Amino acid sequence: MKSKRYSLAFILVGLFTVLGTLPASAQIQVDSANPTAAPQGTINLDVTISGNGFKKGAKAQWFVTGTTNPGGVTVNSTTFKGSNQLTANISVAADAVIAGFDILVINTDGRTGKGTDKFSVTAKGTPVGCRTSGTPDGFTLVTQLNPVQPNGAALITTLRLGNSIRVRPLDLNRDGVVDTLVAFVTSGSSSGSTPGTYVFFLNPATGQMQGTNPVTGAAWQNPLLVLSGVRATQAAAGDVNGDGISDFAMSIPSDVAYLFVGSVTGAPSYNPSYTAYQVLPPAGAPSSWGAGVTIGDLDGDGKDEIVIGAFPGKKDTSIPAVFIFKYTGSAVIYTQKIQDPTGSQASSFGGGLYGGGVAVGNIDGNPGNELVVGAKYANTNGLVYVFSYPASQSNYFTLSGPGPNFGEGLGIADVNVDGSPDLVVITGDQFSGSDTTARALIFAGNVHPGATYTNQLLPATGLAYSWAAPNSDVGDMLAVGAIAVGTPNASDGSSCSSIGGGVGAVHLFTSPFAASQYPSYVFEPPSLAGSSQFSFGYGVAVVPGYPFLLVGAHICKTWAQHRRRGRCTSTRRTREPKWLRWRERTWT
Ligand SMILES: [Ca+2]
Ligand SMILES: [Ca+2]
Ligand SMILES: [Ca+2]
Ligand SMILES: [Ca+2]
Repeated sequence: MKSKRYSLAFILVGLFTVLGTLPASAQIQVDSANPTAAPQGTINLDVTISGNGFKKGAKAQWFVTGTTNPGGVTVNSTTFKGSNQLTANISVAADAVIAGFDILVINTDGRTGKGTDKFSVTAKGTPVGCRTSGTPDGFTLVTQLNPVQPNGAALITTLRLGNSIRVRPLDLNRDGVVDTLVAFVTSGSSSGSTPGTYVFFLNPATGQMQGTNPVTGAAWQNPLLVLSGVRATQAAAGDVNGDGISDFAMSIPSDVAYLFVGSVTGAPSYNPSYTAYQVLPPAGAPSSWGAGVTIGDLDGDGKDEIVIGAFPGKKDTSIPAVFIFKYTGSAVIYTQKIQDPTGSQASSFGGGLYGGGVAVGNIDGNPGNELVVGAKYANTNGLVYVFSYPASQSNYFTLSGPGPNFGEGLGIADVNVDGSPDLVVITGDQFSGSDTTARALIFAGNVHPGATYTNQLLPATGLAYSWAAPNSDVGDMLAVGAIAVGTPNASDGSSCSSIGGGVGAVHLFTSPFAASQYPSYVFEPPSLAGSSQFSFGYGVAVVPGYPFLLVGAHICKTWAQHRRRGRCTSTRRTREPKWLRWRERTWT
């Protein structure tokens, strides 16, 4: 009995203490605001405040989160709608603080309630109700590589620059020191202006564009247009002639594939250039050419092969397959086909419409690289085929895993930094409403038949939509392994539904990885001002060995132009496709 009384008394004392510090605070609750954000310069916006305990005569106030600073938000009036709802009419000063805001509600009896961080003031030009979490702590935005010029036009006006990106270091004068980071960037819309394929040369220390050749200091072309007129949404990097200069490939499902072979002139100029070769389907190949693309050494001769996926089109009786090509020094020649071992005509073996389901690397620990191909099947989970070195049609084992699209995207890199390459498998229903199946699954090397995934990487809550459609990348950022997945059509909640194609996000996972975890970092656009479309994360790339993340975004038109003319289909008014790049700040 005694101890029970003591315990009860203690609770009562505790309760009084809390009430004494925050008088009457529990009486009013502020749950949410709608819209949740407004740009600088907004006048007379009605904001619905939902909560509990509101009374007639209640007044709302806005304060920069965690402060008593109104921050430039004026509440013109507060209208009582009921004990659960108020309408506040607010104006946001042109120079209001861009930040999260608390909403405080005060009843006439002096009782108050506060909703912490329930509203945001965004940059001028952002649609009302739309906000972005921007760049995560630990990273800073280095630069935008296709910036808006003083005349309001982008530097490069091809639509959708940054559809896919791969980056590799380059030692121009072969003295053992990396001089530049070569960023290969594809572009193009299904309609509109002429696409261009570019390489950008970036300073390995700062990530900034290099205005002059870093070896000679002479003027050079940067960015370099390496092909005009071809749209692509997939990219791969490798070295097809073993000269130490990275080469790139690109494709777009159901269309074309290209190889770009790099070379550098000798002393004294050290100028890089790229020669484009179209990779044509051999006779009898499935008609939807270019579903997947990768580059890797499949025969151990130090020169990478080019692998292209294809699936049959309408009235096409061929079987989905990957096709292996070699670069001879002057041409690209077809050498080998490996088709879906089940013979299914309907599988997406080698990459479906959103590509990416093919990779090359040594994941089984035995000498030589494996060819790894994902395949989605109707009414059953997908499979990942591992064709052991040297790749042949009959010598393979399969991996299985959860999700309807297991194998829709693949990557190979030593992401857990233990010295053995690991396989990363993208799975999930890319475009279903709930996206509860979206994952990136790590199969830690060495990968054996019957292996199960060792880590599952989950999308950030609410941002799973369009998971890895179409791009993800794996590699390392300095000393940590990294997996970056784009969700270009994702939006936080429904408040940004007016943004054509979604706001978009990039989910970055860095080692060490938990058995199951959410992203280490989530990137969203630095600003939502001035555009009707973002698709942030359509293209994404890590830079092996460097602390940079590159993100492609489809920025298009001004918001006013969007209202006048509809979505991003006009070529003339398109303003600023661009891509963005971050430098990790803390890992040095
Ligand atoms: Ca090369
Ligand atoms: Ca080879
Ligand atoms: Ca092997
Ligand atoms: Ca590993």
